[in-house]
Amino acid sequence: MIELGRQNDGSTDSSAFARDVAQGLGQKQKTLPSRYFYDGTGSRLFQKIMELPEYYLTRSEIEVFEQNKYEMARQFSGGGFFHLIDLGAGDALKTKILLKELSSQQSNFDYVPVDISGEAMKQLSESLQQELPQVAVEAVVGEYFQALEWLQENKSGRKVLLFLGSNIGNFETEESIDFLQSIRSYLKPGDRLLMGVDLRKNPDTILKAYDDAAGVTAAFNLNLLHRINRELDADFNVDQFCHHAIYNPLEGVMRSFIISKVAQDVHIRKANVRVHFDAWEAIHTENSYKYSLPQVAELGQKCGFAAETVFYDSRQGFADILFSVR
Ligand code: AVJ
Repeated sequence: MIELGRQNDGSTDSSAFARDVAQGLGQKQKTLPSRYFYDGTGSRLFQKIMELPEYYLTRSEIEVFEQNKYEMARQFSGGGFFHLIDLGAGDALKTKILLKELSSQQSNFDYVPVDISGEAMKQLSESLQQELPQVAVEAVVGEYFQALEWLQENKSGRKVLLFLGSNIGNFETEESIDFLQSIRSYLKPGDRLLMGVDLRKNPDTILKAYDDAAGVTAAFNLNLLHRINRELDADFNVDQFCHHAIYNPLEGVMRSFIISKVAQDVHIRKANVRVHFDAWEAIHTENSYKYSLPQVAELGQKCGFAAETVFYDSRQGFADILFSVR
């Protein structure tokens, strides 16, 4: 396993976390970056989210893979050896469907899962060793851009990049363009990108997926405050905050917030800041954009990709789009 962005002494880069937290909570409209959800506890909570009856995204994408694995594997393999790179792999539940199919088609590839959670990558490496020992695996722990740079240096063959699970939805529109353009700059003609997006649908369905009855999503969101307490020696009283999620059908975006139920002050020692919250003041913690298919095709087009094949689930609520490099 390769761990990027570590200090020489082996500790994680908590100064970047401290800086981002201080910066986000120092703004007039407070924000915290959603990539910090995924510490050990956050990754476990996200696993539970994926099993919730309301969170349809994962099940829909699994269906896309189950129904189209033969065709996907066939399209990837034409062209000889390739690196299968999985950005934000997590537990790789969907990718494993593809790995099994690629193996049975005797495809020549290696698998490079990339994730911000070291714990998730350790578990994934172990489970792949058990379930698919014939597949060559090298897991990378780090943020997307660090990982892309590492890949540039270390994985120079043909690439098939996976960006699944509607992870693109976390980006604001301009950020997603920046992100896809920089991905494009690491790819060459013949390389591919398979991107999973959650499609626009009944707002009630979307809303419930981010505000589940059992409160798992609330716990996932609020874990960010627990994480700041743990890692940055802060004194958030988490009971004095609550989860709130709304869907904007004009923009097609789910936004999640942490809301302070009372006026209060919090001291974040390792970030060297004191933060005041008014009663009912919000911290914006996440965007989850929902796309229409023409939007996705246009986004790809703008960033140097051409949509080749669109794979759907049976309800056409989720799509995985296979792009080639233009
Ligand atoms: C992992 C970013 C795709 O936005 O649906 C789930 C994260 N947040 N419930 C999403 C998430 C709240 C998820 N992504």
